[in-house]
Amino acid sequence: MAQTTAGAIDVHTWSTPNGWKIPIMLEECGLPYRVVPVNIGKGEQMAPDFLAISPNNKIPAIVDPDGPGGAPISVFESGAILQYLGRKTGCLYPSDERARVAVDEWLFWQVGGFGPMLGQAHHFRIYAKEKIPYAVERYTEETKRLYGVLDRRLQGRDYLADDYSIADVATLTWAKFHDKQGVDVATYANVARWLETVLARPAVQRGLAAV
Ligand SMILES: N[C@@H](CCC(=O)N[C@@H](CS)C(=O)NCC(=O)O)C(=O)O
Repeated sequence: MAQTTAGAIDVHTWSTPNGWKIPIMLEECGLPYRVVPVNIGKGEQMAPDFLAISPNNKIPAIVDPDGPGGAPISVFESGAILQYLGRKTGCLYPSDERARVAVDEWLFWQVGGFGPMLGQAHHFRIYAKEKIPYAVERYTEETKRLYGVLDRRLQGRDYLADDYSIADVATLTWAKFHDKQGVDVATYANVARWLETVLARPAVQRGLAAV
């Protein structure tokens, strides 16, 4: 649904695990949107226009022309965007407080740990100009610990919270790249089963293809 429909949400993003979360969410919820590419390899995240909506100079960010009270709103930080879209639509974010707490726990676990640590493992294993064994080991071990946490959570359950939610959306875009993070997902049977299920969702495939 990446199109220029009136009222479409502008998604300032790039082809990265954090960047794909938002097109996936918008596809899941059936909201019209337009991708505004921010080429972080060329430093476009430092442009003043982008900093005005994303002061931490990171993608993703959105501008919703139909925000609260009908006025436009911008949102940065992927977790805040997912919660905003979930509240706006009622999609993938339960309103029941007990269910919502479970979603928030795993969403914050992803944005505070599963993303940053896997990102460091990916960086030091593949991109670092100088190979630093201490850094490779530190972040690969922490990555494996986090996959273990995810695997135990998914034991006997289909999704991170009760139903498929924004917590799964946030986590799947990172787990998809397990091979770059020094992890063989096949050794985490519950994660492997969950990942296969969520990656097969048509909206997830459309969102991944949108950026
Ligand atoms: N906590 C942020 C992290 C966003 C983030 O790290 N974005 C990366 C791409 S995945 C980025 O924009 N990097 C550009 C830079 O660091 O200059 C979120 O969840 O939105």
